[in-house]
Amino acid sequence: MKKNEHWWKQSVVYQIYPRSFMDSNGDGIGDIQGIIKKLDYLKLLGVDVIWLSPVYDSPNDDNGYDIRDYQAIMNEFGTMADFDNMLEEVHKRDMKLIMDLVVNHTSDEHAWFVQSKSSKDTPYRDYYIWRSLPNNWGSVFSGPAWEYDTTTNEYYLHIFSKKQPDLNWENPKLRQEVYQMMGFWLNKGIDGFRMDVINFISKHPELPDGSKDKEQQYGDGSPYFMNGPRIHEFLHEMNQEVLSKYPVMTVGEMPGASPDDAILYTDPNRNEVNMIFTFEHMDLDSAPGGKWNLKPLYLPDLKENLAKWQTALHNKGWNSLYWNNHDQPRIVSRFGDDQNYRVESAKMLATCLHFMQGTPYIYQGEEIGMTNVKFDSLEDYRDIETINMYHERKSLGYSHEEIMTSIYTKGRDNARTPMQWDDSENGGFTSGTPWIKVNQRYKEINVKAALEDPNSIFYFYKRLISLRKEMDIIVEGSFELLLKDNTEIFAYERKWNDDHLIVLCNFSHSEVSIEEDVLLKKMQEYQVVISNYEPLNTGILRPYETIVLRK
Ligand code: TEU
Ligand code: CA
Repeated sequence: MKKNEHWWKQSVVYQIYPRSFMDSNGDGIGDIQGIIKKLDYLKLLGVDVIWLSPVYDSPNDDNGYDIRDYQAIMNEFGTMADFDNMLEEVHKRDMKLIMDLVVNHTSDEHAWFVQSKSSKDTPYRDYYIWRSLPNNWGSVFSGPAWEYDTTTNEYYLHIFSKKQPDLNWENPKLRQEVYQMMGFWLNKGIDGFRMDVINFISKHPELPDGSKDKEQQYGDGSPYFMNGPRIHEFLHEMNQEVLSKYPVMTVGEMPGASPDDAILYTDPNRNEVNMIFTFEHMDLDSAPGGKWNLKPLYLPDLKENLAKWQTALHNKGWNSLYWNNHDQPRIVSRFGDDQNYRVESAKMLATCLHFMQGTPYIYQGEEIGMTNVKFDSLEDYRDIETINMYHERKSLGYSHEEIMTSIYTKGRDNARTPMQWDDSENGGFTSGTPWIKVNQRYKEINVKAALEDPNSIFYFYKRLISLRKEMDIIVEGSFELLLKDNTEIFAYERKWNDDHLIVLCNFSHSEVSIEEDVLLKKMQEYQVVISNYEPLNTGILRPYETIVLRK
């Protein structure tokens, strides 16, 4: 595969959530020296890029997504010398590193905010969004999106926690400060950024009230802070002022972005970002009212949605491909079967994603089939979003059991339990007391066991990653959904020149048969590329069976 300026199109990215990846000094918190110890493991897996969740100085109200100093390393994670050492070790292994850029908001302990809240006359006042009266927006982390400050008798906006005040991107001075900070990291030699809720940075100038029905306490501000009027201008300015000067990749996290938005964000001729994280496929098991209101996935919805994104961006932009990250429950528990068919369904889900067009993202532990967790007590949970929701829903009369069911199913701590390295105490993550409890399935689900088992999910991921390098059709080919209305099978084909792939995924715990004659005929004629059972190729797919066939 040719290496070119669009190297990120052929790359597979591995996300590290540093707090939970590997603890090197026994304080129960993952750290940078711990990451360095595991770089050979990532090289063995075959990933090309590491996306490092925030390691900057932070009071950890939102586990590092509340930054107090963009150019200092969080003490618990180590020092700037550790960071430089890690970057050097990553590059030595011919891997790349992208950092998490969190510039929709800072921590309320950031020097800019400390100045901004001190007086209405400070030059930093307009680095943030202050109003004499709030609108009706609610925060993503429960409660109002405005906090009253007694020093200057005004309210500041915080879409997330009250310790995460939103930055005012209308202020050109603020924007220049952000670009300078980006340059500090790029001049160190990092290879790009994942940009946190970057489509929130342009807000509707009047900040109008959001719609709400009578029983809702707060309005939905998202139409006024997502994909706002100047978002493309800001992203293009960032590109021209900083990013275009370096051979880097960028991925914008964009809740609420549609395929049409994504075409504008990722069209290479517009010089904004290379790709975006969308959320549509991650909301298909949410009932009205948001993620905590549960509904089962209806497979045709998932097929239709992913097909829509594949065809919309083909030859126009570029997709990211993900099931997991530090905000999402673990996919083998969510769309697979982590009890009876954990290995088969993890492999099937990986195949379904990795044969699509786009850059695949693997979240730590996904490659060994780590599962969701159920802590007995709320005290065992750490995530501000979860804890705030619990208390808010309790006060609204929800039962403990109902709320815990939502947490077990959709809570972000499902993804944040420590990486399971072996079957020793705490899964080999720490010799101390982990900051969050380890998932007790570490005894059977861990890296050591995976590396010793040639049929493990790990080696299956390793094969998927290498196939992307061997088969141009995966990176370049067109996408067409097959068996559109089938409620158990996700089937699609890829075409590129005279190369042709068929991908079949049984998303159910039952045997299903393929009745479609043309497809059956191709299945007989084509060669098996990869599968998670000994291929029978009889037109029957066993529970969670996946098979990829090539002409
Ligand atoms: O997440 C953006 C975001 O909207 C998430 O909060 C997500 O929608 C929600 O968590 C689903 O439950 C980014 C970061 O990935 C997240 O970890 C941060 O908490 C958030 O921004 C604020 O920085
Ligand atoms: Ca540590």
